[in-house]
Amino acid sequence: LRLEAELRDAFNEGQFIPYYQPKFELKTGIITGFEALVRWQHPTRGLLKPHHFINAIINNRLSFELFSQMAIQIAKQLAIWRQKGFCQHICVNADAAEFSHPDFFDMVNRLLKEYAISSHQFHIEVTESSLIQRHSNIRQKLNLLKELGVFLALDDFGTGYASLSYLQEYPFDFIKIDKSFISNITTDHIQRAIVKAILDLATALDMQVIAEGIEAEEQRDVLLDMGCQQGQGYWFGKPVAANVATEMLVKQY
Ligand code: G
Ligand code: G
Ligand code: NA
Ligand code: MN
Repeated sequence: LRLEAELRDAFNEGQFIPYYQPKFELKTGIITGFEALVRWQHPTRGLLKPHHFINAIINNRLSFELFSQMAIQIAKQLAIWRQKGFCQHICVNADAAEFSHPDFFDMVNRLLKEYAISSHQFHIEVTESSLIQRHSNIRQKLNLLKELGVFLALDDFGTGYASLSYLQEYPFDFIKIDKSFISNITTDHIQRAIVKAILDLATALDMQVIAEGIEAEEQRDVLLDMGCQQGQGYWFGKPVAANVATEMLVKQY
């Protein structure tokens, strides 16, 4: 009960903020965009990562509220960057419970208009595990977002029970290879074979691949050799506050 009250205060006082992890072109190190990852700026406990509070948010049916607050801050950030001449995209995480909210589509549509965001700069990333719950009308909602021009990424690819069927059922533009397939890629030929198969599949389906969890230059090199073009991970950059992300972009331009 105390946590529930704390969550309410957190929403009212804007304590949930996005951190931004860069995605980069493996060959050049150019930043292509950022994944937004929520942090709770807790008044007494400091900056909290999602595992401390995400279940409480879901259990209290505050998922859509979280998505709204993240999406607003992201839209504002995109508008600020546009004024500086930066055209990177930002990708926000959403689970199926957030999509199922009746106001989801209208809210996204309104935000894109209000902040004059070009829709290809606004990406939504959905985890495989959340698709399993088969909330009603997910396909229809994803198709509506596609009609707006929003890009969709399938997160944690390969870890779910039905990875391939999601590619068939839903209109994803990006596949994010889960970090568990990258961790031993320099030494493990089985991991390499799996990643190669995903890359071939993506090419055939006209989808782009982002490798997650790149922690070393050697992993980047192996992935680049295999034809992977984009990645994300601690080697290139950890999630950072908005002002630090802006500094990274300033250096690049
Ligand atoms: O850096 P990290 O600890 O931020 O993220 C942990 C997990 O929390 C990731 O699996 C990510 O998908 C999830 N996550 C991060 N931000 C959000 C968010 O805004 N909404 C939802 N639903 N999940 C998020
Ligand atoms: O589920 P999702 O892929 O959104 O989760 C992203 C999570 O992975 C976040 O917690 C983020 O901080 C973390 N992460 C990002 N890059 C790396 C990395 O290179 N190594 C590890 N171990 N975790 C990473
Ligand atoms: Na994610
Ligand atoms: Mn991810």
